[in-house]
Amino acid sequence: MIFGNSKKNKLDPENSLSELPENGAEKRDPLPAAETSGGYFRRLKDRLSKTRKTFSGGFDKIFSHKQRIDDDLLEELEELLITSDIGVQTALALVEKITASKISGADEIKSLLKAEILSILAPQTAEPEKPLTSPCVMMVVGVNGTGKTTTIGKLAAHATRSGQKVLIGAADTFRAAAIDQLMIWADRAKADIVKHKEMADPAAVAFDAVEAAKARGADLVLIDTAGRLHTKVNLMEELKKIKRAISKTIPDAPHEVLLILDATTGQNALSQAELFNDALGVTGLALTKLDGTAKGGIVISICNTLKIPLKYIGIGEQIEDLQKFDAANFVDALL
Ligand SMILES: Nc1nc2c(ncn2[C@@H]2O[C@H](COP(=O)(O)OP(=O)(O)O)[C@@H](O)[C@H]2O)c(=O)[nH]1
Ligand SMILES: [Mg+2]
Repeated sequence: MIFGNSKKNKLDPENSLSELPENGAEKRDPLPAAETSGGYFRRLKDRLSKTRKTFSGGFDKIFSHKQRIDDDLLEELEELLITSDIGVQTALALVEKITASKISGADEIKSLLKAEILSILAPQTAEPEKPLTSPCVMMVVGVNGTGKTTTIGKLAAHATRSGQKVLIGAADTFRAAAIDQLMIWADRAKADIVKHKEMADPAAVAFDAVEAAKARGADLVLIDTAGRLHTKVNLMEELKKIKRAISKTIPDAPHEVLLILDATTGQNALSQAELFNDALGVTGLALTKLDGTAKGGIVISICNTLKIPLKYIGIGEQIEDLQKFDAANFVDALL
């Protein structure tokens, strides 16, 4: 039985998954409670170790041979911030704040830097109340290889484990392998899947998936899409068509257009976001592969530049390697 896992499971406390409260709004979120448990934070810190090494390690190194702030030190700090992909403007602004503060101790500067970074990130974490709709439809978009299918698998697994009925629509029909990969994730996540044959019309798949979700009383629908190069206009046209097909079956759907960005592509992610947002109206971001880069400062760049909330971060290839983005935890893991 496909929806056989709708009962709550007892979960390992070390796991980043959490049990859901019974009430409504939270039920619509595939990754409901932002976990603050030790295991969750340890995992984040561990997976961000490459960035942490650059950031925190670089910071300590600068201060290890200097007791006082001077122009050289500020320059080194600026360089450190820029190389972590934080963005030139943001790096300059942060150094300016430090200069203006007239504080000089390494610990105080670190605290100030953390507070300033948090003030850039924090407004991004406030989420407006979502109206209750059933099913909630999430269309997942992004360039090839950014981690769309993997993120869908992780979201589906979290949601089914917390008691939601999940249905996945295989609207990336360009390669048979893409559908196979999604089937493996759906199976692992104990989610239902709606698929057509390879090369089928993706909009028709999306339409059928949402119709099936309505008929079966699913809570959450995740629509996978193709991600050939975003510079090709036809991909955007195709995605728009998928979006229209979804809203034909539920007028206010998709409730979320989630853009997946790959942290290892650096500043390139920003231009991808602009293109997808112009075409589709992106409502949320997921940043994957933060475990694979020393330039995790891209998170700060993204939050500062794009006015789209960063909702999830990917920190590995396993199911538990998707976390709800939490600005305070992130800053603590960084510095
Ligand atoms: N290290 C790491 N790898 C990831 C993460 N997310 C996805 N991947 C890998 O990135 C590759 C492409 O992912 P996939 O979901 O197929 O991308 P898609 O083309 O956008 O659907 C796969 O090998 C995934 O395992 C992540 O957060 N960390
Ligand atoms: Mg894919």
